[in-house]
Amino acid sequence: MAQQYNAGSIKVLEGLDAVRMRPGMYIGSTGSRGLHHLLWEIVDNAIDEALGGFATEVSVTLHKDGSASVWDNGRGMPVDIHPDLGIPGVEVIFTRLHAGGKFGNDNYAYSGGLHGVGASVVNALSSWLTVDIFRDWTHYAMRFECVEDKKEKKQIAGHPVTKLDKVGNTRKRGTLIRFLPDPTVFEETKFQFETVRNRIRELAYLNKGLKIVFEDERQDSENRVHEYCFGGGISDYVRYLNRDKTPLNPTVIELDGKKDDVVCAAAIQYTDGFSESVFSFVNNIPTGEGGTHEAGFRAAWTRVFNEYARKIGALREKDNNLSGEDFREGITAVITTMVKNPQFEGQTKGRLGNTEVRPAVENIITQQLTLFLEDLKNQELAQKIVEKAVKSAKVREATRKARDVARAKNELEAAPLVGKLSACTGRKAVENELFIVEGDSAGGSAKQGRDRRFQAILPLRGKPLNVEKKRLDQVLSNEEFRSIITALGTSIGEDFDISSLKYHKVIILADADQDGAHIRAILLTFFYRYMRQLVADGHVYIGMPPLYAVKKAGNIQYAYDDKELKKLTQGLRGNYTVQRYKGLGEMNPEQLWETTMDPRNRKLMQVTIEDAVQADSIITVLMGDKVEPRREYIIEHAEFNKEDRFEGNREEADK
Ligand code: TSJ
Repeated sequence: MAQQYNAGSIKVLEGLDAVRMRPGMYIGSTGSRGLHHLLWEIVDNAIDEALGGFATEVSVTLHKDGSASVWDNGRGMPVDIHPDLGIPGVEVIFTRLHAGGKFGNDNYAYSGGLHGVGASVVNALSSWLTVDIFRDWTHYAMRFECVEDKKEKKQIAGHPVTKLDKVGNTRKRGTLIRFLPDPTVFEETKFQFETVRNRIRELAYLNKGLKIVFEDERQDSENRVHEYCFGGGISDYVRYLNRDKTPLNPTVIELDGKKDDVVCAAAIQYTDGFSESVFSFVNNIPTGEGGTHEAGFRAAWTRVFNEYARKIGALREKDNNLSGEDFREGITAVITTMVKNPQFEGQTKGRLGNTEVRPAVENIITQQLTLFLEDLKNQELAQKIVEKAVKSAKVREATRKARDVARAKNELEAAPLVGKLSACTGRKAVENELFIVEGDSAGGSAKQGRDRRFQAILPLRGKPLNVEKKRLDQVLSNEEFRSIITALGTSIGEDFDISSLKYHKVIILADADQDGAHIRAILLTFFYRYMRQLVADGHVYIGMPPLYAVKKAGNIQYAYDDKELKKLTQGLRGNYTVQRYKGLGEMNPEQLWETTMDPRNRKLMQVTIEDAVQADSIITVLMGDKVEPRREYIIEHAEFNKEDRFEGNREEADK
């Protein structure tokens, strides 16, 4: 029978108060991201059990009541009594912050480390949480709730409201956790289908052969269950990433090995395109900003291929080595590394810092790639890669010359090139903002409406060049892109230098329609490919003009989405009119300033590397050779996920 714990046990729980007091410290935010963080925390534990070789299957279910559950068929969490605390192991895990010892990292060789905040944090931020353990032929169950302490008049989070009960006998093995995020903690409590599915699919690719079943009980029956299991692991992932591109060769190169404590696997396939897509992970966590593991991979790749190029005579003794970029033109690669005590650095914690990892990965890849290139059956592919790199080097050289000419020309006639730019008067880059505005007419309004002390305007005429399938020299010769590059002052590609950035906020202002979405995607792809650090460091924003103006007796109020409109009009009595803005051009300079540019009222969404990756993929589909995926793609993906990332939430990042 369920039994209420006595007051004496409450003391054990005090640690969870700290989490309630400052949730952001533990899960980053209390918006949509933080909410999903809870789920990933629990999922990571189940995946760890599979990584340890104890479980073969994991499931994640989103329930109609807003709760989520995660299950694995592993050993079942420990149920024995903790020697010092005198309570069951599970209870320690869910009620003690950073519960060490039995549940410390020594149980698993490799563990997230970034998430690693522990199941107790999830418990602390949930209205309730249940644990079902199937172990030793016994089904155990325990329940925690956020309860009211009447005497102290405060909430006690994560309080055990049952003992670890023996429910009955079972032949199953495993652990099942279900929890309801506390709506008094989170501004957003709805798990996003796409977000959850994408990450689960990614985890299935990263953990070869692991079966993960994702069930969203809120969806219609045909869309409810998604099962992922990839026998080819990251090689399947690369094939998936290249699904709309044309591979140079059907082979996906697979390299893997272990050196010291570092385990590394890489899958690589070349396409006929020119861009470089390297996706890396450390302990299953994406490292969008790269790091020492990527550096090791690149160093090995360049060195081994240069040696090979010499061996087959594509490079002569007198020739210089080809550059790393040349060997990565058109590459799609997924690199996953398992590291003990990973250190994540950078503004978004997306870069691996451990110095010991670089030589280890370099060693593994060098050895494995050398073996691959010695194999007779791989000669044809290897030759194609070298030929592609040689071609790339030639173009690069031609580009360099063209660029030198362009630079010299630029210095002479810098004015005409940035002629369209309406610069600001202030000289502090940190405070300055560049608005890249769709269309000359909106550009004109922005120019008149802005605060010229810190806001500069660059209008774009029509659509900028498609970045897909364009070499650097073609991108450079496009006037729209050149004026952006010149205005920002950073140069691009290898020459990119963030310290020369003239505007610390770069704000894309386009209409809220299909064309606007297209222009946003092209610009993000451009930034992602040629100025990645600009995105990674959080300098790129999307301006969000209002969708509606509500007028009443000469008074105007604005709504940025349907939800806001409803809220606004509900509060109004008497006659009012609603105007739906179709484009920026419909606003006069004062309105544009007031709604979209004035830092006191406007909404800006900060662009993340993930957005840019998504934009890149949209552009690939839009501009690629393959026609059929296009239509659906535009319809499904042309809108960005807007939650959780408004300017105010991230101002810290600027300082
Ligand atoms: F922690 C948790 F609640 F987040 C969680 C843990 C959530 C889920 C869905 C699964 C798990 C979990 C933990 N699955 N499997 C385990 N395994 C252990 O905790 C375990 C089992 C046996 C032994 C042993 O030494 O016998 C050791 C451990 C760490």
